[in-house]
Amino acid sequence: MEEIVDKAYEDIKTMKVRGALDIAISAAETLKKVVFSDSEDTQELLQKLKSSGERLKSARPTAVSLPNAVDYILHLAGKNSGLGLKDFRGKLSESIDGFIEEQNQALKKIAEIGSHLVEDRDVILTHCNSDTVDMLLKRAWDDGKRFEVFCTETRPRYQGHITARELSSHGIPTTLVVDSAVHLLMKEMKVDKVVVGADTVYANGDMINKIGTSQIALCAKEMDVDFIVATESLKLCPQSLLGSKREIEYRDPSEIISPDKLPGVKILNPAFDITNADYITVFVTEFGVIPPEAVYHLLREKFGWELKL
Ligand code: RI2
Repeated sequence: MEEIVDKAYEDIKTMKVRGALDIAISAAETLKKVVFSDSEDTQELLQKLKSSGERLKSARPTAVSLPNAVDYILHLAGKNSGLGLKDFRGKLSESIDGFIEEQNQALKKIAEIGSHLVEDRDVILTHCNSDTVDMLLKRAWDDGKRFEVFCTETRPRYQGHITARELSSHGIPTTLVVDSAVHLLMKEMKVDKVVVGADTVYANGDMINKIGTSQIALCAKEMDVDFIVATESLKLCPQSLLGSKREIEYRDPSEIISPDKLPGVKILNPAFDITNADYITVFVTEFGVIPPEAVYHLLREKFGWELKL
């Protein structure tokens, strides 16, 4: 059992599994495996689920989808802890499947809703790689909209290459640019919309996404370009209602350059940044298109269970 959890932890930490939704689903699948690990009784299994959940949560600190998925599953486990081992396993594994299915449905719904925001001849800019954004743009294309997309390469890990490959192989005219081209591009290419994903969304409508996102939002504001965030409600941060700290992951400097090549130079590798709510036009969620001011209400509705903890 430990090996399964260790492997999932490593895969998330090293970004073999990446993307805010995918790491949440990977944690859920791992906990489902733990549900069927050797245990004497429900209480013992519950303890294993708790320790495995804590370990998985610690793999990456920024995307709240990961702790949200784990906390939700542990919440369900706690609710069913009065059941005998067999029933507990049956009930919890079924609920985990339900949770994963719900996330897949949310993705589809966001694509369906977000497709309406895309117009013919749009020039769209995206950053990093978001499954949610990819799905939305592919859906818009399948709905007959004809537009083009610019993808930033997204240093240092180049997730923009994944996006460019995905969209281009779907037939969408796609251009790759360096991250620092954004300001120029908005003017010269007349970008109509920025569409990005999210890792964490706060009660006040601020959001965290891949490093570089907030600079793009600043440019978009200056150029009067819509800044659209596609996010499942799983990425809303319930703890932000209680004033939690915002933690930005700093990754190994060697992702940027081997430190031997620059002796004496400190290298910083922040993986995410925070975009202020004032710079966000709308969020596209599975519950509809909402302004940043409405995030608070969605959070309260969705995470009632969490706030009771
Ligand atoms: P989806 C990613 O983080 C990016 O910041 C991306 O925008 C976000 O997760 C959301 O991804 P990383 O794992 O859930 O590449 O929309 O560090 O796929």
